[in-house]
Amino acid sequence: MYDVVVVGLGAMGSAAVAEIAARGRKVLGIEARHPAHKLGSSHGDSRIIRLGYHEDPAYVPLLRRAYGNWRRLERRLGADILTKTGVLQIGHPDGRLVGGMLKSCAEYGLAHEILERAAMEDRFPGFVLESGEVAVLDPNGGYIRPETAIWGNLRLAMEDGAELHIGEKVTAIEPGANSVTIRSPSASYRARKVVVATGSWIAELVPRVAGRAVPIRQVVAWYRPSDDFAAQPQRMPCLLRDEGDRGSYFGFPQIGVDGVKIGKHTHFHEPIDPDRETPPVNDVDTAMLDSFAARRMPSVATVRVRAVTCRYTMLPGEDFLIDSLPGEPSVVVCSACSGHGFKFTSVIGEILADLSLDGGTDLPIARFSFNAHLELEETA
Ligand code: PYC
Repeated sequence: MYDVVVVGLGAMGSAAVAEIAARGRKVLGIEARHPAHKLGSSHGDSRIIRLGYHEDPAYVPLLRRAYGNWRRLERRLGADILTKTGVLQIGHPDGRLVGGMLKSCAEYGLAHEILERAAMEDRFPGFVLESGEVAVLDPNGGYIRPETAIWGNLRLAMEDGAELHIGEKVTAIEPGANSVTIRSPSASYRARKVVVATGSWIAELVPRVAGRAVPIRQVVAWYRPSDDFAAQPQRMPCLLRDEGDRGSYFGFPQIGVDGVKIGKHTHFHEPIDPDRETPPVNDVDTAMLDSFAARRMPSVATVRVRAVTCRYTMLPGEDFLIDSLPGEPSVVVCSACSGHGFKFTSVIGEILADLSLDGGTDLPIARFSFNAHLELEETA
């Protein structure tokens, strides 16, 4: 019998399996496709990390823990995963992004710098600021390399004795009195606990979240910068930009060979069937991203080089769900995306290990419980 079976080896599952194995426990990780595959939510070269969190100051303690854990993972792997570039959040001072970020900074005394238009023209001439807008620089912000993190966690998990089954699809989870049975077409496994972290497929194994965890289509595109030198991570910060009614956009400096990466948070918010191929990038997608690049970063992002799809799994309130299934303590559920989860992976691995091995955690996760989500729905 396994102590824990982890189903889904994307961002969250790979971190969980590594942490459980590091604690010396018997763990099996099962992945239906292959880690960081292109139908999921964990590919695409880069994810933003930031400390001045506009979504809610309540995330800041978890982010502090996540930063420490990312550095610990880098040391164990001898690889760079987190690069600090700073993150610029641009918008109206009382808007969701800038206002929310300043609230977190005030509550936790976080370093930040407010840049008006003239200062921006001087420091970051690639970004257009409208009158009335400000930029707030989070010097702790930067980006994470998702594929390196996932493959690195799986390597460490194996070194610490984890068993990994790649290309095996779990079709059923059957909780029993003192254990849980996990079935695939070719085998069945018994464990004290199962962690379900299957991203956009979560409702297949956890019907309770059907209609609450909604997979949506996302598109990101890479653009050639007019000035390669200015677009390097040493000189260009990551970007979040509040466009009011038009939503918010994000951007990355040139990390690989393809240039500067741009996307719109939640894109067109199009729900998708997780079992079908994500509909490919079309002209309407690229027109929207091209227009943003031309209006807001004309000298940074010029010709589009390529564009790809990926997925977000959205929960009400754009929050996370990390909890044992009510009435079934052997099943730990993790849906931690809502389009902003990757940066938390390193602390969520720890949380999932705590929940599955110890039945609870000291980390502050009350807002991610089933009860908190039900309350959210009742007040919606
Ligand atoms: O959470 O910063 C973020 C983010 C950027 C792109 C998608 N999410």
